[in-house]
Amino acid sequence: MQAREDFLLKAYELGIIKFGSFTLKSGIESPFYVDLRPLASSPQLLKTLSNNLLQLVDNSKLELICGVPYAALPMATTMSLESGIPLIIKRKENKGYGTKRMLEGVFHDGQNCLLVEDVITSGKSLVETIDEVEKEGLVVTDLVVVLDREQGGIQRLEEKGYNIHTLFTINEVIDILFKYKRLDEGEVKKIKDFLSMPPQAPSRKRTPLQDKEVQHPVGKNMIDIALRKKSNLIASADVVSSLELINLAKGIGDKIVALKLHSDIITDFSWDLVTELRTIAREKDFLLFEDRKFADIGNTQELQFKQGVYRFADWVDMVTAHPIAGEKSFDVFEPTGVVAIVEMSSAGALTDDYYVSKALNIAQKSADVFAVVAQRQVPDDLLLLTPGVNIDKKGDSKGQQYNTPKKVFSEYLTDFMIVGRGIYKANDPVAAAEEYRQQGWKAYEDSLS
Ligand code: 5IU
Repeated sequence: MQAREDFLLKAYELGIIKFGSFTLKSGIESPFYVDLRPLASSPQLLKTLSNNLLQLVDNSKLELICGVPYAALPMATTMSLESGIPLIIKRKENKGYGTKRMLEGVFHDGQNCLLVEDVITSGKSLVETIDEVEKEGLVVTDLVVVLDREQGGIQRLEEKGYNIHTLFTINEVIDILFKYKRLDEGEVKKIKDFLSMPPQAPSRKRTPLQDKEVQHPVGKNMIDIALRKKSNLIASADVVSSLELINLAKGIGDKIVALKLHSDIITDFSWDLVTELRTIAREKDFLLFEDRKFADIGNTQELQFKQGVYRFADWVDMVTAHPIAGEKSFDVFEPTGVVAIVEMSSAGALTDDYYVSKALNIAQKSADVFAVVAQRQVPDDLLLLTPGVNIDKKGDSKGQQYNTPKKVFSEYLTDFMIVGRGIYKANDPVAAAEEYRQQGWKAYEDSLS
């Protein structure tokens, strides 16, 4: 007991826990802040801590040790040195080149790996980490954690069948610091009140379509059409002949907000087709959306957009483009609306968190971009379009991954869903489009409350 208290007081002097008012990543105001990284500044404390963590588990079955970056990395390294159990390193992000591994080091399938974490709160991020480690073929049975913030994390992991061993709980830390007069009664009360009733993160609510602050005329038009038709459906018409395309457009035109095209897959593309599509779009009140996915420097994109066989600039309302070539590459599409692709739906897409945040940044800065394609919630000043939606299927054999309309509207707060094969491959595409329109609009309305 004395040794634990002694350790904690020394760690406290290093500054691993601070009291005051701190805004956490979740947006919650917390009266204390824990950061175990300074521990590495005292080799002696780090060693003591690592040995204490090792004593929490039965070492005999462990074959590898892995720390969750960054605070736990020095702890895991020390535990490896002290125990002789090999260390592996987990990346925070896939480095994007060379090997695709998330784990570095020597290991093989089926080895038991102990995970080391500094602090557990809700346990959500630890579950994700376990997932990533297990995907690499390793077995996770045990986890050691220095501090439990007592916000449900332990239960979450135990429910999933993991053995989780913690050194301290936050209440115990507070009690020890109070006992040794590092905290006064008022501070303890504030912290204990916070711990017994942790405030909910400010939940991000959906802004109804009519209240969206979208400036671009094409974006405004999309919203108006959606409200007129009670539809948030964009049909992806990935058919390869003019006849099929025209029939589809005529059949489902009054149920959709936009018809998404890949003009380069139409075998008999012609200007007659364009003229006819324009007429149907006007009659049935939908937009023409070319999913060209431009991904070149501005000058080349401009040529691809305005010249060549398709001359998109002359007839489409909106186009997709990758932000990969930077913000200025978007300038060439005006006045056509640009939908920036920030995240793709297919398995193994390189659009990881880092890419998505940089891409969103570029999309927000460009006046020509009014919407993005993504598989997650995005800032409110952009419309969110989500493909990979299917009521019956989970995916295809070529990497596509599907969600239900309910999931994209309630979880990602998507504004418009994009449906391809769910409609054009259906026995009755018109009935399927109506089914998707109804499900999509209901899911949107449900997500407003
Ligand atoms: N599409 C995706 N995922 C993406 C992007 C575009 O599926 O991340 I960016 C396109 C591809 C296809 C349509 O044209 O959306 C989806 O068709 P299916 O519903 O048939 O899978």
